[in-house]
Amino acid sequence: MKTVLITGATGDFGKAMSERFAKAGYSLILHGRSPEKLAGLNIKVETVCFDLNDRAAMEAALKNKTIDVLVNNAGGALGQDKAQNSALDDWEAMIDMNVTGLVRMTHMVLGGMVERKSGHIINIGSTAGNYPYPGGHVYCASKAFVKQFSLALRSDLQGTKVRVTNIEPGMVETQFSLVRFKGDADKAKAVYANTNPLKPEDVAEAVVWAASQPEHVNINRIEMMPTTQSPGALQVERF
Ligand code: 8X3
Repeated sequence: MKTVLITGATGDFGKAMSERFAKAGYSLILHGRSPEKLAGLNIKVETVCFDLNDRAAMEAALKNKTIDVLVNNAGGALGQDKAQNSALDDWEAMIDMNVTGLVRMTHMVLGGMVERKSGHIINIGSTAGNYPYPGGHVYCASKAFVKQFSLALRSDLQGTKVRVTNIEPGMVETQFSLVRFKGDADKAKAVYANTNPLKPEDVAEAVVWAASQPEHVNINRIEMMPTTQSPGALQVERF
């Protein structure tokens, strides 16, 4: 039985992926930052609790684990003000979550995967890594990093049989906007109002599909959006 480790598993994506991977017969290790949230998960599996910023805690929790599939799901956005009006703390926190945490987790499992000549790293990127938008600044940049890191890993992992996939969802109705807008429920609700966004289950389906391909198939990237979302025009300043 293959073991999948999902980071940030107490969020909406994490929960949907856990259920979908369990249904596909995987053994689960679910990571979260909050012991209470991990304890509240409606699924009986192994859990690991640490802050992705705490390297020693991460190493202690994972050192004896054999991970077949790592889903780097933890991350998020903070704020959507213009760059010049944004808080530096929010920028640094996004880099910590979306970039530093992800590369640390990847580094931790990579050696074992290469040694075993087997493994799959699935990163949760975003359409924000492909299409910039106003107020996206560091969030967009962090997801562009995730995309390019995923592709560059593939280059280095040539000949090792270790696979890498970047999943790039657009609008998905989750707690993402509530976190981005720091608990402003009206602002968060407005993002998903009068449209038909993706659901966490849609993303989970893509992740598990990518993980379930035969060994000789590597899905490099999956970019997905709701049918009701599409790229917009570039801005033009007029005088
Ligand atoms: C979330 C998608 O468009 O809100 O990663 O940045 S978006």
